Amino acid sequence: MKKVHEVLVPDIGDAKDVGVIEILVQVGETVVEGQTLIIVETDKASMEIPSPHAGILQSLVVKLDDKVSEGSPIAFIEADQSAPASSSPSEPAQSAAPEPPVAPIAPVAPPAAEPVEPPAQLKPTVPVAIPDSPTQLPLASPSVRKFSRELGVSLEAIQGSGPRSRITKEDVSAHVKRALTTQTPSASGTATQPLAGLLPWPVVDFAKYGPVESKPLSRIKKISGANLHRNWVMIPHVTNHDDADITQLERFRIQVNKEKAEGGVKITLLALLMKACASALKKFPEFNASLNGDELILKRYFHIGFAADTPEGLVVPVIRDVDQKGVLTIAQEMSELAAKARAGKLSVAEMTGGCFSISSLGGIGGTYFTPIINAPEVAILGVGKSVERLALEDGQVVARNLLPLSLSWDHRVIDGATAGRFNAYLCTVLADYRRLVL
Ligand code: CAO
Repeated sequence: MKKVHEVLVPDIGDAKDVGVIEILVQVGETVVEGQTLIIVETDKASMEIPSPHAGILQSLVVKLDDKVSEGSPIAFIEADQSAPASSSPSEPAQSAAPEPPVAPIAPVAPPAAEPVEPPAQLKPTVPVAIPDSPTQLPLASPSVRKFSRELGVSLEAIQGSGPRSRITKEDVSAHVKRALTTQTPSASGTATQPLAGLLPWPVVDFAKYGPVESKPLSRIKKISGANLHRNWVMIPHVTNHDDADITQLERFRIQVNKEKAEGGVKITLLALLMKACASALKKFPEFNASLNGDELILKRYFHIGFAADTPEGLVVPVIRDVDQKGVLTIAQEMSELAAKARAGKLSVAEMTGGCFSISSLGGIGGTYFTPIINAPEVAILGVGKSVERLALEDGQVVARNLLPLSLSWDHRVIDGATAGRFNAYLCTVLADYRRLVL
């Protein structure tokens, strides 16, 4: 039996009268549940609207540049009743986003600019942010971004011919053609490297050397990889290393955790670090900032992200208003967010809005490393595993618990002296946590 479903625009947050910027299906086409039908764009973000049903697309009600809001009809789909349909026609597309939303992480990086937070059931396009200024990411639809990524072309290098300089697929193709025709042949005489005068990526038949297996990158890894690459290439990173004496702090943490009732919230070192970092961000506002062309946006809020390892890759949940919360609350929120991250259940809202990030490998091991900054943040703190070392104190040999810190900062915004002071301050408050209340 056939049934025709009307597909409506689902909950798209507060956005109203948003423009239809792409239609990805054609009448008569067989669509699967969750397949993107159209892409809409608000001032700040673009969102894919997936199909809540599988079936044949009978008609499309929208056309390019139409304005739609929640509840606007999009299409009619003739569903095969034998195929499972998980929602009624009047329901928003709840079933359409089985994949966890991904945040750029650190060193897996976040989107280049702050996205509007779409409802969790909608899959944000990659990246979701639409730039407000020419210094941010250029305007392009997700399919064009995908196309350019496949070709290894940076959108920054392309002048868009669409409205508001939006880059079209044709712009990308024309750019590649131009690059191919103007490049000089490589040493081997083949024209394989169209961009930036770099050597082409080596193409090797690894199977010649032994057995191999091909494993596709996870969605998170693909997205984070693109973000990491951009951040690594575009941000002049410097990393300062230091050791914080956490002897007293660890004693205090262990003591408090012992005193607590069974099942109570465990105070983690990371929660204590979050609070100390919020204080350092207040003292050194350049660290709590983002570059916007020639100006610096100084944030008066203190949201801090932490890198969380998940089976699919790294994500960075964000704790909001760390400066206003107690360590217990921070520890509790971190534990909940880390659990959600591992289950792939973080919403976009829970992974956006960060001012600064912490990447801790302390529970795993190692000392210093170079964390990659989460654009548009300007700094990130890497934390290693603390070690007991012998030190001289008033002529006496004493054991101290030292925590390796690696602070990466954007040299366009922060200079070495400020970075040195930031680390020194952090070490001071970690050595004597009472200083935080001064
Ligand atoms: N030094 C020594 N020990 C540490 C430590 C440090 N810096 N940080 C944590 N530990 C110890 C804790 O004391 C705890 O030990 P016990 O179980 O004996 O109490 C154990 O490690 C686990 O610590 P925790 O419960 O506080 O968890 P965490 O803060 O280490 O980790 C989280 C939480 C979400 C950060 C972690 O699960 C994770 O995902 N880590 C990986 C992050 C990552 O991969 N970053 C690198 C990104 S670069 O690609």
